[in-house]
Amino acid sequence: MKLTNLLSAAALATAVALPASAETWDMPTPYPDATFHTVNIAEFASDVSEATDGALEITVHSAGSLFKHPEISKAVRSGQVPIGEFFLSLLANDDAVFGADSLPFLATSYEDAQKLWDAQKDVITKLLDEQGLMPLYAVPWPPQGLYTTKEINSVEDLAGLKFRTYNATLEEFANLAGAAPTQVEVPDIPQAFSTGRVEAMITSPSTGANSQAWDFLSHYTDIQAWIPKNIVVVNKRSFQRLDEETQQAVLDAAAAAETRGWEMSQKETDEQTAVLEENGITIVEPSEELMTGLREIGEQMLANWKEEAGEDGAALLDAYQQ
Ligand code: PCA
Repeated sequence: MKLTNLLSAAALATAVALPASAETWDMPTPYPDATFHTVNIAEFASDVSEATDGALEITVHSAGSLFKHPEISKAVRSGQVPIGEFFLSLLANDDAVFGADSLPFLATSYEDAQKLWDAQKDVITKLLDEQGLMPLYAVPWPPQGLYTTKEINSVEDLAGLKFRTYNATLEEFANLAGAAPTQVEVPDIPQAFSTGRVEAMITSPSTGANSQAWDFLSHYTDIQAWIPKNIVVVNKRSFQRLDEETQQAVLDAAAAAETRGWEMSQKETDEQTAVLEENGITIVEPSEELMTGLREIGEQMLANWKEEAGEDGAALLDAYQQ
């Protein structure tokens, strides 16, 4: 028997003989507690705790309280924390391929969003692996709509608006629409609007309702432009240090969280749109002229993305369009 085998046999014997010592994982997440993604993560954490009899406890640090959103992926990569959640397409800064689910009008129904996720999984797993990360699960936001302080009938109506963005893709969109982009994290949305830093945004009914958009906006145009996802990842070494049973418990809880999260997201779409309406926001069906203009921007962005995303991007699109 090789020494390493002997050692792992010894480690196994100890693990079997002694009650597993409890481990706590700190988990930074970007969004507030009331966000359905965060609710889902709390349930994921409690599933892991239950399945492992408390051997692995996950402590959720929501709303960017432990690490700011742009730092979360790096914190997991470096092992500062073993697990974290972030907006998947933020990683487009590392590789454009990560941005596929934020491209306007590529996937606008949940069915297509599921197909897109299936097409993304392999390449995303490969790229994350190169960073020492492993994906656990991903959950989409409801379709993205347009929030403004006036009726918007064409892309020209967006010109010059101070536009809240959440990633590079949306920044590109705002620029192509002639608006003025400013990056603002979700917990800072109400303040950014009330102080006049921004005056329009594209996001889900969930984030609009959770941010009480009726305090500072009047119109929601239901353009259903894309269905972007959050992803939960683990540091590979942290994961490998868990015993096999605990690893399996994490994977099982993750699979359940993915299924539950997609269902929650679909339910949210109508429920939170209704909340917007009940609170006085005018829900607008987009005009043909607006949609035509937005689709042109989408085509331009897809062409740019294809160039940047190279072979991996082409393979992903192929898999999606099969
Ligand atoms: N809410 C998040 C990401 C997409 C969404 O619907 C945000 O606005 O930042």
